[in-house]
Amino acid sequence: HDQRIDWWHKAKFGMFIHWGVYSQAGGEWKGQKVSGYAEHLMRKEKISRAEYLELAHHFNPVLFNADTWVRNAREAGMNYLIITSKHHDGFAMYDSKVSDFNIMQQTPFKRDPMKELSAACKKYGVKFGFYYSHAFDWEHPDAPGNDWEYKNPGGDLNLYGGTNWFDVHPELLPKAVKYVNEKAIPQIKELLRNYHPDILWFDTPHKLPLSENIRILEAIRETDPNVVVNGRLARSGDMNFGDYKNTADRPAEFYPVTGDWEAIPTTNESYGYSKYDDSHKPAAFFIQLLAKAVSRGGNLLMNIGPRGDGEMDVKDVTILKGIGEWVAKNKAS
Ligand code: JFZ
Repeated sequence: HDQRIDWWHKAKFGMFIHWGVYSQAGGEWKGQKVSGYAEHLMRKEKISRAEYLELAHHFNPVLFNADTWVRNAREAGMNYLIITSKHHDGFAMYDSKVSDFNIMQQTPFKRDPMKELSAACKKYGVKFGFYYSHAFDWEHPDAPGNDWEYKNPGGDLNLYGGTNWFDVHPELLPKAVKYVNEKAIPQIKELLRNYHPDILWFDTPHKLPLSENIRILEAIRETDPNVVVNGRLARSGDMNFGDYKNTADRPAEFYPVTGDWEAIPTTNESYGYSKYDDSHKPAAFFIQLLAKAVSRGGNLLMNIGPRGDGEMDVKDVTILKGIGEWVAKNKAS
């Protein structure tokens, strides 16, 4: 394997964080519970760009403290941290000059939490990186995904040919290419140049044709040949163009794979914070998953969903503390 993945091999255990404007809603819209992944709020409720911005205008996580978050990860025995710089909602949680759909310009918070987390990770010796939704973007008028406001392909599987929309309707492809050129690639370059992350974590590659994903990968390698790239940027059948493979999401689907791999269980059933989801598993569950992953040659990237006010959910903190106690007790001296 490539040298650039060496630190990732040694790291074994990391923190995955889904945090964005959707965390403010916390799995609720207009007084009603939103089922499933709370971070899919915009798509599930068919929220327009303008209405989603209203939610952003109320996103003010004044209790956010990067030092506390990273210390919580460190004390749980975690060696890397990956956070949503932009999820499918298209909202940049960092100071982006490429798109004004970002935390600096649209929220009263006016701080760059990605900058603060990057600094805190450096302080605690934790490797740092970004989740970036490259293929699925509900805000951009040309991107795959938004079929309620823009009538774009890649969202509802009963529309535009479903998963293979670009094969069934090749005439729709130039719009997606425009989005990749105008937003995805420039924002990824912005993240690489301004934050120097150790790892980039991509998702839902099937929303774009492989050719577009490869083009994105080339732009990444050109900008920073050392950044680690996960297995959901570009893949086709058994072919994986990233540095390692990811398993399916749910702990129930946790299975061993050959080669370098990473599992991404979340503490409850949602990645983003949901005030309705109390299905958190105990610390012992994740300790067992960690042991199982490591003994099978994989990594465990455990997800938590911090609240819209900037604090970690106390249910997540309890799990982290429990894992930390076990890690401290069993550390080789
Ligand atoms: C995706 C996202 O849609 C979700 O919001 C979250 O970020 C998660 C980590 O990734 O959801 C997926 C992606 C892949 C599978 C399931 C859910 N899968 O391969 O089973």
